[in-house]
Amino acid sequence: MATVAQASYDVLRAGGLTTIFGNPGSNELKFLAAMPTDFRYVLGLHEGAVISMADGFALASGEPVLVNLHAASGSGNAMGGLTNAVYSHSPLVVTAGQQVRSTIGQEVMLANVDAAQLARPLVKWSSEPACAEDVPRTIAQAVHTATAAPRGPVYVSVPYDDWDATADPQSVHLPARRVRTAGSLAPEQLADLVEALAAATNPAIVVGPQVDAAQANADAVQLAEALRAPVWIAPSASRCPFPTRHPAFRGVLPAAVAGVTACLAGHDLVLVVGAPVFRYHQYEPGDYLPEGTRLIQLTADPGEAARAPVGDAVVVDVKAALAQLVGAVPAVDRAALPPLPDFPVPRTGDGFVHPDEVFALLREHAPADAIYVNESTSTSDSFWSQVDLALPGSYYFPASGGLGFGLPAAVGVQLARPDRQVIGVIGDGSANYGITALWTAARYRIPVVFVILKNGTYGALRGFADLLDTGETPGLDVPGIDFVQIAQGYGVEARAVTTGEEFVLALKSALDRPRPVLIEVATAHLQFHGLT
Ligand SMILES: Cc1ncc(C[n+]2csc(CCOP(=O)(O)OP(=O)(O)O)c2C)c(N)n1
Ligand SMILES: [Mg+2]
Repeated sequence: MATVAQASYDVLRAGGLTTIFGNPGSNELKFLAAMPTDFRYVLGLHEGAVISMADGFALASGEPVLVNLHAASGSGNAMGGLTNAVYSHSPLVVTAGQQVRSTIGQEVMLANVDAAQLARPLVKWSSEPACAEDVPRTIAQAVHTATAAPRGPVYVSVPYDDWDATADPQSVHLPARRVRTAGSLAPEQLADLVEALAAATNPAIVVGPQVDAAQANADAVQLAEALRAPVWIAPSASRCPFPTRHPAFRGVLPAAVAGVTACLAGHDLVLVVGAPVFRYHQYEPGDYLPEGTRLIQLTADPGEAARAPVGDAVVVDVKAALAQLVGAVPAVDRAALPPLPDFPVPRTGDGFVHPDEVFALLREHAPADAIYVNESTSTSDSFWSQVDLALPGSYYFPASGGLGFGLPAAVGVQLARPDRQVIGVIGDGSANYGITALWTAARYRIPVVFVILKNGTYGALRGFADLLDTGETPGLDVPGIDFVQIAQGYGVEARAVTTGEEFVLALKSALDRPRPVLIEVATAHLQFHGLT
């Protein structure tokens, strides 16, 4: 007879969850000891790094991923990273070890009291099975819930005495079950949309992370070309859903009401695909849309549709909807969009490398299909002005603005995509929240190139202090951190550079190495554009 652990691993294998990101404790040992040899365990040294590595892996592979944390303590450490997974619709199946069932009520050491409640309201669904026999089915439910549209993280707590119990013989049905989602536009919905698009004199398209997640980037290009419409990326971009050198590309919308309204001025119809309306950040109240502009949102997430303050919405699979629209919109007699102007000339520094120059040099010297994981908060404008991102899955940024994603997520993305070079562009403030992932990169030889932009400050917060007129504010500078020594301490090769020439040499040598390398670049303090 199979044990609960064996039956659960059969469910996980069938769902493709054979990589486990974790940090163990006594409650998890029974589960881990039963791990079959076709599974791999990736150890992270802090749960904030564990969850973000898993998030990066799930986003880049498009598959659900298992996370194994230690009780409430480990879950708590992962909670900040979980906020990003929620908004990136990352299908993480987060499991936490629980104390022996009969002792939880006594609140013995490392009991996860009211465990299912702990991860709410962040996760889509949370559970502690009512008995050992129900553990494999609960894990199957967790996988199907995480991957059903809209995708998102789930949480399951399992008492550790459950794993050795005998599985319910009926558990054998679980691995073969498939749960699929269907959802394209109904004929009348398609007809309404086509009519609205055909009637518009100057439509615009706004694309969001769901387009990249569904690998519908080429469909979005086709629709833009058919409509001859300009395309923006929705505010607070966590992915890059549109090729940045396509003539239709207009950039990332600013994360403030007034800025969005200014960009969309003159468009009588705005079609938003695969994004919330909108993820604002800076509070600048005003009209949500220009006078006379109609907005229609297509999203796979009913929550995104329902909570938007303006516009109509259709809840639908965005790839299916885009393909349907491409096939149905009539030809328009508008002029084709002219090619984009050349990249702006990068600003340069004296005794440091300006971020413009870092991004321009990365564009010139890194592989064209490199994947960027970005957590450098004051340099966003600079980044988008210099990069050439053409392929799906080329860009990841923390989806809820919670720092500590970037450095570990770069490790997870590289693990999921060994065929493409991952470059983590991480600020000197942000790097500290997930720094222990350097050890995992070294330990498993995951060859990320980490580029630390060292400006000695929380640049984005300096910008916000100006915006909010808070004057001189305590706690905004982070001088004196030596990332070369920190990286070396974790087993990662590292060097510091202060000129563009040194950066190119360091980058070329890093790209040749089969191991992770960290390059600390002294950068200027740029103007604000980022997070609080
Ligand atoms: C977990 C978490 N803590 C704090 C913040 C607030 N915060 C937003 S941007 C930022 C500064 C990041 O600095 P750095 O990585 O050096 O980038 P820079 O702004 O200098 O480009 C901070 C602390 C946050 N977003 N998330
Ligand atoms: Mg900084």
